[in-house]
Amino acid sequence: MPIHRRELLKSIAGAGAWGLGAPLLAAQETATATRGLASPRIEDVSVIECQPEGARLSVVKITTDQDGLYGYGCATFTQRADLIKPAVERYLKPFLLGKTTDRIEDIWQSCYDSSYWKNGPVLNNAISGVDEALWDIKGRQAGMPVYQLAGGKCREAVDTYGHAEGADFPEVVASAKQYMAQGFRNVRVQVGLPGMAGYGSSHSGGTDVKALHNKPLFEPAYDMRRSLKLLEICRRELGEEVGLLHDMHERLTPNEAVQFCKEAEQYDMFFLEDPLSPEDLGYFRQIRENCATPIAMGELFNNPHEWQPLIESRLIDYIRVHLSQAGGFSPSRKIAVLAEAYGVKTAWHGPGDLSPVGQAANITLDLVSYNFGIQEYTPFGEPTQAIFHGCPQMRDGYFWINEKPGWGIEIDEKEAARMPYRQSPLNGGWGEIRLRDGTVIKQ
Ligand code: GCO
Ligand code: MG
Repeated sequence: MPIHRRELLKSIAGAGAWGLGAPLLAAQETATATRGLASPRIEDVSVIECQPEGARLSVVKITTDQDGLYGYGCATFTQRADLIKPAVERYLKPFLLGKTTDRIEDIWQSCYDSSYWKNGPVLNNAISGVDEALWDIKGRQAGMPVYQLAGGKCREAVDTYGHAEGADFPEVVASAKQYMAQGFRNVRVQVGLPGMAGYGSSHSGGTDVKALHNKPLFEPAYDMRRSLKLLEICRRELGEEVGLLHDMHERLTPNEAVQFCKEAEQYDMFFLEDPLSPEDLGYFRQIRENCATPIAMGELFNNPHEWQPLIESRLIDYIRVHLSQAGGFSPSRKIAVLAEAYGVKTAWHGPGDLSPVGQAANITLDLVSYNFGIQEYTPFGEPTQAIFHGCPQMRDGYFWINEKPGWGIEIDEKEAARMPYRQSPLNGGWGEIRLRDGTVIKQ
């Protein structure tokens, strides 16, 4: 006589009462128990907020019902940092309490769907915090770093680039040479614009350029000419071996961006980054049709409809998503696999507004992805290391992952509480930048 499925599950679980979803959970528990791994349940989900240096960092902590088993995930969105905690604690936490930590993909998909409207930066960061915390937990359970769970290393360590910058050309060259002396094989070069708010150089600014307003000022055509001059000088002064990168930060008009990429071809770049804004993706084809300068794009992407067409049409060379903005380690791993099939390499965003947990997730993907390209490097200062123990180590321009289980990072929550978000007029949000005539521009 056939056994009824419900009866079967009941006997597997040995449970008398049936709550909603209980049969499946019970069967799953038994399955993991037979593999010798107990199935932990989520007991708490919280957000650790801190500002050890310039950026407000948000990290999700998931604790389980198993003694000492917990995990951390990066959910940093510094310009809207206050919104992460409620997104996690008021919406995802009640949804997750009591669920098993075993099913990372299932949890990702159900969290993603639970807001109905999706793919925005706040909600994606909230999900990323949960997703990466679950990977951390799984690694800790297995006693392995996450890169082992994702298949193991394709390379020993991760090649990076440092940020060289200065007020004028000689300063940038000197800054690049300092990186090269430390062993870096690749440098990003950015020069200040006198009197203007350029991107990437702390030396930009000043007030001596006349404008019809008193806000920070920027003129794209000037930036374009000065940055091209910088590339010419850097290639000449720094030699033929160094990889040169430059972040255009979507500051130019689409036509200027095409011109810039075309002119830069002669300087043999490692890549040019963000020549266009996500609103102007349609112009990437024009860049491709005009030159072979390698293009990196994607730190502003939140939505699969932004990266999929660029990768599938082979319009970029490096996909440069910010992992937590795309929803964390799980979806970004799929982006890496998609990109590999189209010959596109990875260059995950690694700026200052990323927690060491987020950088560990980047480096993990760098290690396991055959199509790894390069990793952006921003140093972790002492205050950050006082909170985050076990940060990835930099040696000779290579990032080395911590070999401890999970992401290998422990957070000193007392230290974090000593460095809370600081008050500021815009609460971490960005101000505006305007053309001479007062038109606001993307920054
Ligand atoms: C980079 C980025 C950053 C961003 C920053 C925004 O390539 O490193 O462009 O510097 O501007 O992450 O918060
Ligand atoms: Mg950038």
